[in-house]
Amino acid sequence: MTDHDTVPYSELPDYSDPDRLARAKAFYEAIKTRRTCRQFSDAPVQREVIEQAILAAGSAPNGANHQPWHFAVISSPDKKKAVREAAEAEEKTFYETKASDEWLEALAPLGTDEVKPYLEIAPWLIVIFGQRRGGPNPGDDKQNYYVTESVGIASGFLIAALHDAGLATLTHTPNPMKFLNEVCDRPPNEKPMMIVVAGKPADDATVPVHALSKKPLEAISSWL
Ligand code: IYR
Repeated sequence: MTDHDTVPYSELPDYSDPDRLARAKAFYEAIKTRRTCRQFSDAPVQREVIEQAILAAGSAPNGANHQPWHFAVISSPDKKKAVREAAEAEEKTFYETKASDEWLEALAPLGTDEVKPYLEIAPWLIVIFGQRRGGPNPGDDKQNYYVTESVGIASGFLIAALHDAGLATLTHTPNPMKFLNEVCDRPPNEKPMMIVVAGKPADDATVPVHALSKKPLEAISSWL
């Protein structure tokens, strides 16, 4: 096999124009119901659903197909407690001293603070690490490329897959989050990039009204 062997492009369904538009609309209708959740139920969610969502995330486009990511999946109460305690300590400094007034003002409509009980309540915490080095095959030690972009896209796939399975998610980015290397037993050259909290929403979960407003097409696109 040469470096650039190819196979035919996978067959995509040849939808009629009306079907294609109907599908595009249906996808939008489905994805726009996603809401960041900050009150989770402790109801269990089967591991296989999380596995499938991670497989979906792992299919994301990425730099040189090095797939520069690792998903550390936490469900043990001890580990969840460790994440919550460290995250709350970081967040306390953030809210009390580090965050600018402008930042706090931007967060006010969300009603967030340093108290993060959901990190212990939700059944799954998926910690996503970006790998600065790696390569296309397990055990490789090569330079990776576009790690931030790749992990960002994969995280989007993960969240979309979990949403499609009827699960609520929260993208949580404690700052700094180096403590996650230790909790998850990952090497120092891996950078924790976010925690995706996944599970069922609590019966009394709410979302801030602020989060409902999305920019219209004219505001987020230009057509040249
Ligand atoms: N990481 C903090 C603060 C926070 C920052 C942004 I930007 C948000 O969109 C939400 C929260 C926290 O989790 O509370």
